[in-house]
This record gives sequence, structure tokens and C-alpha cells, in this order.
Amino acid sequence: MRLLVAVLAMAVAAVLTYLLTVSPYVTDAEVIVTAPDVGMLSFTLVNPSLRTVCLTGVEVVEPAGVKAELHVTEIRDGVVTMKPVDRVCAPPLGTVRLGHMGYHVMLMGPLNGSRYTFLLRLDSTALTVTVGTHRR
Ligand SMILES: [Cu+2]
Repeated sequence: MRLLVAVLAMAVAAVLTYLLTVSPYVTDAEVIVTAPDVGMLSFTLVNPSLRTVCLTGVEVVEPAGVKAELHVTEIRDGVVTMKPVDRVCAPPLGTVRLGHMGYHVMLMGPLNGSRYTFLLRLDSTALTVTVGTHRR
């Protein structure tokens, strides 16, 4: 009986350790170019951990000369506007989608590359994401 309790306690500790330390990741990332020098990085931030994970910044590693900003789209008096935000957070065991409406990563600069590499800054880590382009 004591052995069973000890084994169960170890299993619970292992699961909790996993859930507290497992790293966030990105799925369905794409760059959408809407004008020669305006576009957006769209993706889902998946947070498999028990803590809230926040995206606090995005840097464009390549191509050079492209700037990225975290934005939120709002509709005020029937007019669609965008404004910069400090962070975008994914809840514990949840996801947050950055896309056309709501939160998004705005890209400004010469968007004529076919491959883009981004550094996503999270609370205590950073993720490198490489994606191709979809022109619309
Ligand atoms: Cu924007």
C-alpha cells in the first residue's frame, strides 16, 4: 500500500512538473502580404502549460528592413481601427490566435521575400518561426 501511494505521488509530481515546464509553441503560421509594404504574420500560439504565457514582442530576423508590431483591431463607431498592444496572452492549457481581426502582428517594410524568419519574445523564452508567403 505504501509503495502504491509512493508510486502515485511520483506520477502526480511528474505530470505537474511536465505541465509547469512544457514550452509554448506556434502552429498555422503564415505571412499575408496585403500591399507592397504592408502585411501580417498570422499564427496560433499554443500554451500547453499551467501558467499564462504572453507574447511581448516580435522581431523580424529576415528579411532585413521589415518592422513588426503587435496590434489589436477594434471597431469603434463602425470604423475599423488598429492600435499597438504591449502583450498578447494565451491562457493556461489554451491558445490565442493572431490573425486578421483581433490581435495580429503587423509587418511594415519591403515584403518581397519568399521566406520570413521571426523571433517571438515570450515571458521568459523566445521562439524562432520561419514561414513562406501567401500573396492576396
Ligand atoms: Cu495592424
